[in-house]
Amino acid sequence: MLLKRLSAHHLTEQDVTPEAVYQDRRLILKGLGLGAATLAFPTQAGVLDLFSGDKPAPVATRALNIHAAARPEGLILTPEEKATTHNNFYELGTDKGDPARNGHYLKPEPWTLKVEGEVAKPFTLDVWDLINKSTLEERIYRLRCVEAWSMVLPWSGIALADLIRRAEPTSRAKFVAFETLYDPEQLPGQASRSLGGGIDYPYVEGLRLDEAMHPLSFLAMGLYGKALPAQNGAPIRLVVPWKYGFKSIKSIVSIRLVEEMPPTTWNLLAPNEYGFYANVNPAVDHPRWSQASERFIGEGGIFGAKRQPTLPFNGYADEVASLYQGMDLRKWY
Ligand SMILES: Nc1nc2c(c(=O)[nH]1)N[C@H]1C(S)=C(S)[C@@H](COP(=O)(O)O)O[C@H]1N2
Ligand SMILES: [Mo]
Repeated sequence: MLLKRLSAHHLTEQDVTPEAVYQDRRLILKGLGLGAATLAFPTQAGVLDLFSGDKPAPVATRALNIHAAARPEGLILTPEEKATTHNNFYELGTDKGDPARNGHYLKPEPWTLKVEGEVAKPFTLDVWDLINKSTLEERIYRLRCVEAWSMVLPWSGIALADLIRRAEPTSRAKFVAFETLYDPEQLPGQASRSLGGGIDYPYVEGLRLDEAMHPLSFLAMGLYGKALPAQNGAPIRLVVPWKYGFKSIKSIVSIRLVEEMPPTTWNLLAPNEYGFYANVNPAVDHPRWSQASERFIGEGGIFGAKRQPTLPFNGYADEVASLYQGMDLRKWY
């Protein structure tokens, strides 16, 4: 795993079938009295059980005032303890369990978020003031990581467009640039190549202005009706459900309206593997693995979790495909 951390590449095949899964499979197969020869079967079946031992306790964060969403039919929520212990937040460590373990370093309160750049009315938002004074909207979204695993998560927050509109973008604003907090005391991976993967921090992301203004683009301050745990991007993070998970930047301190397409962290690291757009697309494979299907992280009994087809735009094509009319999505991956 150390090699992965020190390389410029996001992922290895090991991430697509995480080490933890192999470990668990070995234990489970041992328990069933099956030998190593049977390993080939669960690997292909996409069987997933991240927790063979004691389940971790749910994360204690405060309950929020939310307007709950109806539970959609046909979508199964990922269990809270999996959503909060299987994370990508490299500033808190590159292994899936690191962000939950190291989350105590991050102090999400107080927190200010700036909306600035090409706007008539830049402002600084007191995030906890917003959380405490609002009824947040709940949205149940699919999350598809570029590593070919997926979850279904109940976020609470506000539409990104609401915040951007308040700042009154000028006619020069064409893109939106986002930045994660830079503070190695709170995000120790920023000061340690071995913990943080050798990325140039702060983590940065971006959207075209019309993508940012789309009603599905969301700023989440809660998960499962409670304030975001550190590992999920406390206290405020972006959620763009039709794009690969790395676009959904965590623990943001700045939203800047800009004229030019802004740099984005994974594109800077490996431009041939991660584009600016990063729309979920089962027809365009990652150079090192297929994107046609994904492992859904659900209840995850040994025969429960399954590999399922990945949907164009992660299932949101009806809402967002028109944003990309006339674009060659192989070129603009
Ligand atoms: N600042 C920051 N934001 C980040 C990441 C990161 O490493 N640092 N990882 C991204 C990736 S790859 C994914 S899949 C999602 C995971 O969000 P979750 O842990 O809440 O499921 O966060 C994204 N946002
Ligand atoms: Mo991801």
